[in-house]
Order: sequence, then C-alpha cells, then structure tokens
Amino acid sequence: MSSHAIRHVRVTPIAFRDPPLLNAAGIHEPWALRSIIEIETDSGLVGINESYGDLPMLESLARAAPALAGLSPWALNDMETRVAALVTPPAQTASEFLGQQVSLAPGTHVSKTMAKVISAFEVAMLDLQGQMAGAPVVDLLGGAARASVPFSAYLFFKYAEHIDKPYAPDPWGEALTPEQLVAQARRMIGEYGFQSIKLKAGALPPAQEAAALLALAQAFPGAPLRIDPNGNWSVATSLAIVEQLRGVLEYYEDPAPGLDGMAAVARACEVPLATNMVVTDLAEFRRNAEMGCPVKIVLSDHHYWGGLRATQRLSLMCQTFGLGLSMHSNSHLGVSLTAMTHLAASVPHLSYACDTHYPWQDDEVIAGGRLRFERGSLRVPTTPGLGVTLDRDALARLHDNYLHCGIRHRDDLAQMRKYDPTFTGQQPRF
Ligand code: GKR
Ligand code: MG
Repeated sequence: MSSHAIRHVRVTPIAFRDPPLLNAAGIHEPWALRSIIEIETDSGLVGINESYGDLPMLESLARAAPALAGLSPWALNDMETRVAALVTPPAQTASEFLGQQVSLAPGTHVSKTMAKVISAFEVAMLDLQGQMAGAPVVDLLGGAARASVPFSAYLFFKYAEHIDKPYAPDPWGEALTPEQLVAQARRMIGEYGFQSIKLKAGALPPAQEAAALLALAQAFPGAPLRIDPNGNWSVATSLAIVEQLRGVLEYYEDPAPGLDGMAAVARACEVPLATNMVVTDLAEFRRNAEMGCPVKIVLSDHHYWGGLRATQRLSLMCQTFGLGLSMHSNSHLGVSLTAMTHLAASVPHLSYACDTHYPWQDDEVIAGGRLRFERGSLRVPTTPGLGVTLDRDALARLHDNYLHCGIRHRDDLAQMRKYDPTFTGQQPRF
C-alpha cells in the first residue's frame, strides 16, 4: 500500500518580468526571481509553494530538502527541528543591515534563512495535509474569519521602460508626477477594485512624493492611504512630511531608518507607525515592546516570519501588546498570493487591507492563469489544500527565463547605477 510519507522535494527557480519600479534602494531589475517548491509523497500527492529565488535561498533549500525524506506531511514540528539542524542559525538581525540596499526587502536577508526555509516547506506540507484531509488550508489554520481578503493598490513611481530594454515596455507607462500617479491609481483600481492605496516613496524628493499623495487623497476621497519611504527620510523630513499629510494617512510606514529613528518620529507624530523593516523577528518585536511600542502596526510576511502558523503566533503577540497587524509583499506570483489569502483569512486580528505587488506582474505559474480580484479582494479558496495547482508549461517557461536572465540576486542599487553612475543608495537620502 502506498503511504503519504514524503519522498521527494523539487525546487524550481523561476524569473518573470518586473517593471522599472523606483524605491529607496534604486530601481527594480527587469526580472524578479522566485522559487517554486514541490513536495511529493510516496502516494503521488504533490504539495506546492512559492518563495524567494535568489541564489543563497536556493542553496539553503537544497541543503535542507533531505531533512524531509520519509516525514509525514503532518509532521510540521519535526520538519522545523530537522531544518533548523541543517540550516545555519542567524548571526545578525535584519536591523543590523540598515543602510544596505537589501534592508528594504527583509526576505533577502541571511538572518532569515531558517525562518524562510521552514516557511517554504511548511506551506507545501499544509497543501499536502489539505489534500489528504479534503480541507482548504484556511481550515487547517482554524477556519476562515472572513470569506474574502482585501488587498490595497500598491503604487510606485516608475520609468516608462527598463534602461536595458530587454522586452517591450509595460503598459503602465511613466509615473513621476502627481498626475501620472493618479492615472496609475485609476488604472489599477479600475482593474482590481482596490479600496485602499499604498504609495511606495523614498525615491523622489519628498515634497514631490507628498504632493502625489495629496493628489491621490483628492482623487480618491475616503480611501485609506499609506506612504512607505523604506526608511529613506531623516526624522526631521519624516515629521515635516507627515505634517503636510495631516488628516490623510491611515498609517505611516517606515518613514525613518531604524527603531530609534521610528521612535523619534513616533514621539512627535499622531499617525500610527507601521513597519516591515524594524520589527521583522521576535527579537525586534521584543525591543519595540521594551521601548514602549513606537511601532504600532507590524506588517507581517509569512515568507520570512517562519510560515503561516508562525504568523498566527505573531498575531497573538500583536494582540497582547495592543499592536495592529497587516501584510507586507515583495514581487510574487499566485501561489504566494493564495497562501497569503488563506493566512489572512485565518487571522481575525489582521484588520487592514494587505499589500501585494501582484498587479505589477503579468505572468502566472498557476493553472487557470491570473487570480481574479473582486472589489480589491480575493475569495478564500474552499477546495482542498491551497486550492491551486501548477501550470507545467508556464513553470517550464518561467524556469527558462531564469536560466537566461542572468540575475541571481536582487540588486536594485546596481540597476540604478546603470541610470545614474553617481547613485550611492546611501540612506536616509532625504
Ligand atoms: O519591491 O520595491 C519594492 C518594495 O520596496 C519592497 O522591496 C519592500 O520590501 O514592498 C516592500 C515594503 O513594503 O517595504
Ligand atoms: Mg514597507
């Protein structure tokens, strides 16, 4: 009789088109990297997941994969112990890397290796569990607190086209002025129905970015608005800008660098501060608590917080300390988005619309193509497991992109230097 013991783990690196989006570190490269994880049982079931696809992550996944051989898909605790034994524990926290360009994307940081690998395997094992039990992942997490999960429009300043011109320009066009940004928002909201808006800032002079946010407030009255300069503003700039944005912001995301910078802003600002940069693990959570919680909203991300169950534990911590919780995102495809949706549905405390880069991607790796939003929300799948499967042809094509794109690490700074050789990425820049 065939068993459900894990027989094999397959990791396929993929690359997909990513527009020239501006941020504090520089600019997005033409290709974004991810990995697709497949865990196969003796009985022939396959659980899937999506995670980071940079070279160190691929090496860590390869190092840890043998730990799963023979395990039951139910044995998540055992998987975590085995992975921990194979993947070097972190020596630094992400905050020690502030000032380096990778800091705005905590998932690329080496200190998160163990949490990232555990998360990568956990979601695929939950997918297997769901298939075995005939239950959606959200039910394995305790059941849905909501039938659909709201996401927010994630706006970026951007150029019309990549400097290297690797493919035809994206349909979004240039966005450097308030008018262009409002047009971008109209298009994204028209297509997806988002009810909340986030503006990625820290790229252009702050007054220009504040003017764009005020234009959005005027164009979309009543829509909750956020701005996120990824710690690229000094405390003085952060305070000057929040004053200009008085009455407009739902929360203020990572204005100044470091927890100390955020605390200095919090002391003089009424808008709650949110972060995906200075509270990225429990040690940093504890430091925030010891400082009286200058950060009031934690932007979780199961890909580097250690998985779906770890994020549920984070939710309990946030409730205990009176903090809000929402969700951060990096460039991703539909497997990640589906896992985010199951998780967000299972966490009653997650009460803000989540971030997603999804509108910036035009590709997909799941069967059936791009996921469809209704009024900015995604319905929580009700079919067994994650409720999505891989499109094998798309996976092969995206893997081929990976083989040919030449990118093995995300490097927004080096990409920006192609446009401006004097660009240093020094933070805070403004
Ligand atoms: O993709 O440019 C980007 C974002 O800036 C990303 O790297 C951040 O990690 O979206 C993220 C954020 O909210 O800080
Ligand atoms: Mg952020």
